[in-house]
Formats: sequence, structure tokens, C-alpha cells
Amino acid sequence: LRVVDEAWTDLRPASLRVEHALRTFRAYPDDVAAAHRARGHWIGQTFTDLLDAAVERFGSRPAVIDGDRVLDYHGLDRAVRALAERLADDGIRRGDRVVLFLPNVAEHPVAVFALALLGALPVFALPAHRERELADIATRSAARAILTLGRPADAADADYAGIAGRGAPAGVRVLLVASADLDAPAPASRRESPARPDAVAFLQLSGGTTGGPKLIPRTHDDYLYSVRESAAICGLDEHSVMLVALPASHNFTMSSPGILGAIAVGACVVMCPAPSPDIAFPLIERHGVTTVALVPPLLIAWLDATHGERLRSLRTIQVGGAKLSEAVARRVRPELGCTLQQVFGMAEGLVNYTRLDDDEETIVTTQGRPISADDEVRVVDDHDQPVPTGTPGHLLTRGPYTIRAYLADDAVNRSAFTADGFYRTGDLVSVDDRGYIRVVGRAKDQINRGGEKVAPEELENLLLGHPVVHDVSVVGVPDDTLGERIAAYVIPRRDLEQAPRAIELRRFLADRGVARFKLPDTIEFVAAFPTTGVGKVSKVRQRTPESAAR
Ligand code: OOB
Repeated sequence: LRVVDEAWTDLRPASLRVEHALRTFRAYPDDVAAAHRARGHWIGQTFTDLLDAAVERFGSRPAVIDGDRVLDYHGLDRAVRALAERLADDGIRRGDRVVLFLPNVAEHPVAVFALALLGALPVFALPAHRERELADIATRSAARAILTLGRPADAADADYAGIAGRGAPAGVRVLLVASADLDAPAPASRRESPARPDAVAFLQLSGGTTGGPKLIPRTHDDYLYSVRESAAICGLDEHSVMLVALPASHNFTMSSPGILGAIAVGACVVMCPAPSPDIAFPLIERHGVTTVALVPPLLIAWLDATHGERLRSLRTIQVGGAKLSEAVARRVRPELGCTLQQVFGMAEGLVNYTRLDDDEETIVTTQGRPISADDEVRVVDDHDQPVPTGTPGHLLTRGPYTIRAYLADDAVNRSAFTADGFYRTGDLVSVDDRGYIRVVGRAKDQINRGGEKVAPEELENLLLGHPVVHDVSVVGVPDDTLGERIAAYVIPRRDLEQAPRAIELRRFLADRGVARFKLPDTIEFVAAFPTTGVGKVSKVRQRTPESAAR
């Protein structure tokens, strides 16, 4: 492992705040935790326990496939233990946060379990993140290190180590994991994990929101409950083969049922370097893939690429992260010959699935129902009053795997949770008398670009830093494929001699180290923004392109 920089002290204040928050963090009130244990939801299992149990039961079955490399469960266990020793030698300790910046490679699950074995906390960055996001994530989580890939993942892939090196704040080291780690011999002595099942296992990042991403602390107990239930709901067993096509670090890919669900039941995960049909379809045929998770724009791309030919081995396609249109949903069974499963989830907790044996109308017209009978779902009006069944309203939720607070963010927590511990999802839904949910809109100021979450505020602040920009408003506008695309309306400075150009603003953002998926799809220069009756910028009108410039 390469040590790039070694001065911890610059991070002290953030570090102390996060350390203190983690040390004093009570994920759930004691009586609630006791109830979840009594109900058999929380079974005292850590990530390491989950892996150990799988290794014991499924030892020589294939666990992870990446290109020509196959790790069976014993091989996975060896690689995890070897990497854990190396990370320990490098100073990673129980409770340390380590930003995981890895694409879909075998090293990804190895690193997750290696950190768990040390009791260290992965912080899940996305491979699309760039210097700016990495720096922000590392600072927010007061990370000790960024763990990234020390080999080229793919000819066309990003220079992860370079990005991490440039993005790492002073004092945050860049540690590299590479293929050689997968072949390292297991250490002589068997390390015991110091992690406690009721402790925080990792930090996920909330989708882009006002004020930047928030840290989502999930415990082993709560998360693995959702993982085990998800695996059962999705019918996974040791004969399942899961293609990991979405970013491995996303909560959907990790846990719904995802990589962890697959490992829990002895299934095989096939790491897919990119989700496009030309890369994914050959892997499906070669490995007999039975299940895959996609976001709606990818499903559309897959449907359009099959020309009626069936992906024979595929039994289920899960689709989530953004609203799937009914018209597209209806194409899945006739055109791909497999069962669609809609997944409406959030890194904060609650996950809803249509069930595999639901009738076709339910599958194509709803976003499913919660994992657990103990998931509480409340639909309320603007004054937090419950609305009648079937009426759209704000979705609030509480339950055995939904967080009660973000980490170290008291101000946000006061508005993101009700006094009695319900999480305000920011989603507008209706729930039918069977408990099935339909997502009908969103109340939070967030753009959902085909499942990737973008905060308009972040882009507005960045663009305001450009010399031609007098004012800017960023909104999501409806898009047939993406669901929403990103539109930036810019009022240029008056005294400009030359008209500003959109391409320059895009380059300006890219140069600031922003993930590509956040770059505006359209930038339009306007004289003024449409306003509401009280003179505020009307984002609602900007979302309907015809009225945007007025
Ligand atoms: C998943 O997690 P996040 O944290 O990236 O985003 C959560 C938000 C939800 O609050 C909702 O606004 C939106 O993404 N969303 C959907 C949806 N699934 C997620 N909106 C409409 N229809 C759907 N099916 O995106 C996530 C986490 C676990 C499993 C699946 C998705």
C-alpha cells in the first residue's frame, strides 16, 4: 500500500466531531432495539459473521467472478484476511473511516469485508465521483484514508489512483488495492473482528441534497436484517448468479439484495465493468446470470438492444433508483422473457419490492411494498396530517432498518425526522389498501437523473463562480429516457462583449473535478427567470421548458 501523505492534524476539528458522534451514537432507542431483537429481526450478526457462515457452508462454490478471475468462498475469505492484515499494517484501526473508491471489480467486496474484519467503516464513494466529491466525502467523514484501485480496471476506465491522489485532503492517505491482493496467502493467525453487531458498520452518502451529502450510519444488525429478508423476497439461493451492473458501492447494488444478499445465500456475483448491453449481455450468456439490478434508462437500453432475442438464463430484472414508466415496465416480460421486480428504496433504509409472484398489473403499476411487516409507512399532507388511503402525500417511514438520524448533523436531523423518529423521505406517494406504494412525485429539491441524485444547489454554487454568470437556476426537466435531465438557466453578466458559450460552462464544471453525471444536459442563457406570484424564482415553471425563459 502506498502512503501518499501523512499529516493527520489538519483534519482535527472535523475528525473530533465525527469521532465524538460515532462514540456517542445510539442508532436506535434501547426499547426499540430490544423489540427488533425480540421479533427476531436483529440477530447479532456482523458483516464478518455473514462471510464466515457463507465460507463454512459454500466453501468451494464460486463467490465472485471478475473477468477471467474466479474467487470461490474460500478464496474470497483468504483475500479478505490478507487485505485486512495489510490495511492493519498500514495503520487502519477499529472505527476508522476509509473512503472506498472502487469500480465493479473483485477487489470491491474483498475491501468491504476486509474493512469490516478490522472494525473499520467503509464510506461508499461512487466510481463516477471526481476530485471534488472525494475531497468533500473524505472531509465530511473525517476519513483516515481513501482506498482505491492500484491497477487499470479497464482500458477505457478512469485513473482512480490519480483522482484519489488529487482529491485526498491533506492528511488523508491514498491506499491501493490491486489484483495481487486477491492472490495473497491467508495470514497465519485468524483475526477476530472487533465489530459489534449494534455498532455502525459503514457510512453511506445521501443522494445530493441541499447542503451537500449527509452521512448515513447503518448498523450491522439493521442492515443485515434488510439484506437477509431481501435475499428471501428475491428468491436468491446458492444457484443464483447475480450480475453487478450498477455501481457496487450503491446501496441498491450492495443490499437489495445485492452483493451482500448474494454472499449470504452462497450465490455467485459477476462483476460487470459497465452496464451497457455490449458488455453485459456476453457476461450474462457466459456465466448463466439469473438476476440483475438496473436503473430505468438502462432497462430501456437493454430492451432496445435485444431485438426480441432472449437473455435465456435471466429470471428476474430488478429496476429501481428512479420511477419506471408503466409503458416500459410492460415490455419486460414479453420482450425479455423474465420477471420484472420494481424496487423503491433509499440508502436511509426503507426498501419496497414488488413480489416475484405478484400479478402483472401490480408489477407494472406499483413500486412494491415494504420488506418488513414492521416497516411503518405514513402518508401525510403538508401539515403532517395523515391523508386517506390512496391519496397522494409525503412519505414518512420508521422501522427495523431505517435510520433515526444522520451522523453529526443536528440541524439537518431536526428537519429530516419527526419528533417520534419517522424519516421524511421527500417522496410523494400514494399507498393502496394492500400497502403497495406508487411514487407520484418528489418534494425535496433534488434532481433524479436516471437514478443518479444531483443537488441543484451544488451546481448553482459552482456555476456562480464563473465570471460570465450573473445568476443561475438549475432544475430537472422531464426526459423520456432519463426521467429527468439537468437544465441550467443562466443570466449572463450584462457588460459582456461576447455572448457566453454553454460548452465553456460545462468545461468549467468538469475542471472543478465534478462527476460527469452532474454536468447539465442543457445550458440556456436567459434575460430573466420566471417568477412566482411573490417574486421568487419559479423552478416549477422552469421545469416546463416552454415557460422557462419567461
Ligand atoms: C436508491 O437509493 P438512493 O438513496 O440513491 O435514493 C433514494 C431516492 C428515493 O427517496 C426516491 O426519491 C428515489 O431515490 N427512488 C425512486 C425509486 N427508487 C428510488 N423513485 C421512484 N421509483 C423508484 N423505484 O435509489 C435505492 C436504494 C435501495 C434500493 C433501490 C434504490
